[in-house]
Amino acid sequence: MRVFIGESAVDVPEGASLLDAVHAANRELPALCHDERLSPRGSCRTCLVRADGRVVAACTASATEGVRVNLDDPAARQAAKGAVELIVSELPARALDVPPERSELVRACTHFGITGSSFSGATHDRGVDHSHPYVKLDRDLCIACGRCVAMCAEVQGTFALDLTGRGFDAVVTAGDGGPWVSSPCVGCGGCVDSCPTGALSEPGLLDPRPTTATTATTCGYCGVGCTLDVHVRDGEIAAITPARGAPVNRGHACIKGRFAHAFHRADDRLTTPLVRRDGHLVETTWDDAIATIADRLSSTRQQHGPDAIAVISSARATNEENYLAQKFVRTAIGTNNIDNCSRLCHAPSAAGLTASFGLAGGTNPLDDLDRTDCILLAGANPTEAHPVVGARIKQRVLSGARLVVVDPRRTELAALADVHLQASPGSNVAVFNGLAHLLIDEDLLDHDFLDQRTTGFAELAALVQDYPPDVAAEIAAVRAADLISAARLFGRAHHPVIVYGLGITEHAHGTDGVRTLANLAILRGAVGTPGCCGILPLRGQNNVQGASDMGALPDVLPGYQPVTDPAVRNRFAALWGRAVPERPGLRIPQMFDAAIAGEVRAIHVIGEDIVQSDPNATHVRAALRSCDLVVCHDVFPSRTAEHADVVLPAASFLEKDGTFVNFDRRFQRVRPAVAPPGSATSDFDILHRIANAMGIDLGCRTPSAALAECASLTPVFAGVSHQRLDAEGPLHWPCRAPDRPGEAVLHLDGFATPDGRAALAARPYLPPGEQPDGEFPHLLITGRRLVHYNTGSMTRRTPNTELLPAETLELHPADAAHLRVVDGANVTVTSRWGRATLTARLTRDVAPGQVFAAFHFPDAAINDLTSPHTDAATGCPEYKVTAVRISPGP
Ligand SMILES: Nc1nc2c(c(=O)[nH]1)N[C@H]1C(S)=C(S)[C@@H](COP(=O)(O)OP(=O)(O)OC[C@H]3O[C@@H](n4cnc5c(=O)[nH]c(N)nc54)[C@H](O)[C@@H]3O)O[C@H]1N2
Ligand SMILES: Nc1nc2c(c(=O)[nH]1)N[C@H]1C(S)=C(S)[C@@H](COP(=O)(O)OP(=O)(O)OC[C@H]3O[C@@H](n4cnc5c(=O)[nH]c(N)nc54)[C@H](O)[C@@H]3O)O[C@H]1N2
Ligand SMILES: [Mo]
Repeated sequence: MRVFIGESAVDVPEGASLLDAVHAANRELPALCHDERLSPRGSCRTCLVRADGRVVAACTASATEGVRVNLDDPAARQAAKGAVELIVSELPARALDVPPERSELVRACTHFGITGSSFSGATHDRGVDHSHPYVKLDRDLCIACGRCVAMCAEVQGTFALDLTGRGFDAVVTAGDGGPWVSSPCVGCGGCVDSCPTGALSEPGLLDPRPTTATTATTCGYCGVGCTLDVHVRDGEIAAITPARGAPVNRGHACIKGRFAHAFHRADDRLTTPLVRRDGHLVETTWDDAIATIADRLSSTRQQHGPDAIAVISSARATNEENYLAQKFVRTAIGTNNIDNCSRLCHAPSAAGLTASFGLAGGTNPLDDLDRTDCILLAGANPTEAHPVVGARIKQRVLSGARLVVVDPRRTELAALADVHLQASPGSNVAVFNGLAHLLIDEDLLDHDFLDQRTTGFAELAALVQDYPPDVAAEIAAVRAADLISAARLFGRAHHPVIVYGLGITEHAHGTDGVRTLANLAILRGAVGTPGCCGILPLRGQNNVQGASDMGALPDVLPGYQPVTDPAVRNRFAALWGRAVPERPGLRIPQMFDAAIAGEVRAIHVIGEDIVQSDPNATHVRAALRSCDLVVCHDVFPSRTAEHADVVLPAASFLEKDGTFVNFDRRFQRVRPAVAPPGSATSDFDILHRIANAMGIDLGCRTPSAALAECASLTPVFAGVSHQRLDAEGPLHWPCRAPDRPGEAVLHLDGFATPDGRAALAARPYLPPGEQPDGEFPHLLITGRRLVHYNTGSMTRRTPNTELLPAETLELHPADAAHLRVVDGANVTVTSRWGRATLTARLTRDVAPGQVFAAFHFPDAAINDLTSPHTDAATGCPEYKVTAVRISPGP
């Protein structure tokens, strides 16, 4: 539709407002209650314009074909100016001191020629609330526009904020009006980001000096892949804000990506290489550290063969670094002993989705959530672990989508669900077979899809005969009636979507869990069909999808091309100039076993704290002690570093160049915003230096060249390059040519399985590896908390610790009474594998007989407790089920 803003004609889509048209014409118009992320409010009257003769608020008036908008109409302008003058008449003059780039109000005053004298009206003295480490409130600058309240409700879905008081006294308050930090605020920063006056601000922006540079990059915490703008002042990060219009996060973020950046200048950051001398790690030069590693890797290789070396690559690092790591291992060392933390996480997703559909990625983009009318959320806690996705799920549910949650704990979303199947840990396959039984029994099936595009229906139908609702309910300890309700909600939805996480994968039968969950999408024809919403694994680390995509895995080269395929190997060997070893290498748990058996003699770890994050830590420590050489690259002195012979200081994501692949298969750019401290450098640079010292040139000197090389060898990434990402923005894979778009939805033209059909899986329920018994009567579930991230190495070095200073053990009050434990008391948790001391926190969010803890704090060594049981198909640890005994006292 064509509209006219002054003399210029602009085209805007149907449904656009006049304000959108003004912005499309690149004209400024103050609009103090407006934010494009929110529904229009039209309350402040500062965007008045004349449109076809009438004075209207541009933010709420719809654009119509041919409408003529006059921004300079004297009457409209006078009325708008009056509205701003009325607002500022109640503000202190210091409202004008906020730098214009941070205050729409200051810009509005400039626009209308309003000066400090207009601010001399009544003044308040309502004070500040600086109780929260990140969200700082200056009440006297609040104009009660309501944008913060709307951000919290409409975008974040937390409803923590409100406007209280009347008229000019109205001001934002959090929670019940007490200190901000005690409110339900989750620190997403949406309110700060939208505030037009600086009433809500954040530490780095309270400093009046302007920031000097802004770099757009991708968040280095979880796999959602939010685009962030990093604002720098004097070479230091002043603030990080979500990029407006970013495809994944749409101008939203969470407390980690938005605020938890202080780690990058923490006092104990590694800035110099360390080498072990006489039992102690001491500082050394890069030349010495690199020569030590190169010499000892070379001699290990000579004496014991290349398979005596194992490398763990990093899902925190970029694609280009992972590409180089696997190239280094396969060419410079000559082994396939390379793996990444996908093994501990979503390896069962890769295996299960490949078996069901032929590709290892989630099938649909996040945006398809906007279309769904029923979400089956299984074993995932996105409001804590993927908060931007969690908020989007809440938005969908608030606008009417139904929600079924399968989780042994009452998570935030479980509490909001239509049906919460509080299934016992390890019972997923029984639940999903029970749901499949009901879908078949009640004929909630897509018969055409099943006939034309799937295999295995008869076998599945026969198997799930054994899982009528009462049987499945009994195994999972849920009510049969709830299973039936859940099956009907999912079965009758027009656009059902499945979203899942580690509660499905980190089990002794994790791959079976993924496959039986995928069955439900297949039975409904909800995957690979036009308009479907598909199945979305919430991949964990910022680049765990990418680390695996790049071939940092023992059995596949980039793009999941098998090392066992001679044609594939030859293609890589031809370009690399070295043979690619044909025998698949060791998986992470096998590396430790092999080290203890004396077969692996050197372990080289890039960006993973295996001593804190792998299960059965006693075994991991023993494995490291058995090695002749342990090397690690990290940002901080990790628990693993304590066992290393050489420790190299790595640059963090804020300091390097490359790409990540997020959970919905998007390649996105990572750009350096600040310089690494001291002599720290990128994992990319480190790998090149080690290879050079071993006399090998890995080629691809720059990250851009590395991705180009990878694309040239990998058909599904053939169209991806730094140049294209810089020019066009994120690209989904598969992206098969430079002139073709990425494929956001998979399998529309047929599944990628050998026969082109989706494979239903008839898998029986098998009990978990660990069971409670008389000696270990409780089940420990492990997982995550909002403000800390994995081993906590980064978030513990930020003010996030003010919000959560230590780990707790969540315990049901009935169990606590039985054990004579009160809230806040120390308890000792003992498993068959180790023990840990924690503080008890009583909550009904866990079921009786079950306890929960996260693994973010090294002094609450949760992985001293977890067992060596792993998923039979993939080796993924059974982190979610450990039998424990709880006793009062340390
Ligand atoms: N704040 C924060 N965010 C993170 C991380 C972090 O450490 N902190 N880590 C990142 C990483 S690496 C990952 S992989 C993701 C993980 O993200 P999620 O998969 O969401 O994380 P978890 O909390 O480990 O587990 C999810 C849920 O599984 C449930 N669960 C446990 N056992 C079972 C079961 O048998 N059946 C079912 N149905 N559910 C079960 C747990 O109660 C828990 O609520 O998060 C990423 N994002
Ligand atoms: N009990 C229990 N244990 C678990 C899980 C669970 O649910 N329960 N979940 C598992 C899962 S899903 C995962 S993914 C793992 C995660 O386990 P890890 O990967 O070990 O944990 P992280 O804290 O993410 O980061 C690892 C290290 O990388 C460093 N680092 C960060 N960025 C970079 C970089 O760019 N380069 C380098 N060289 N280093 C960097 C960090 O400082 C940190 O020490 O934990 C697993 N462990
Ligand atoms: Mo993970």
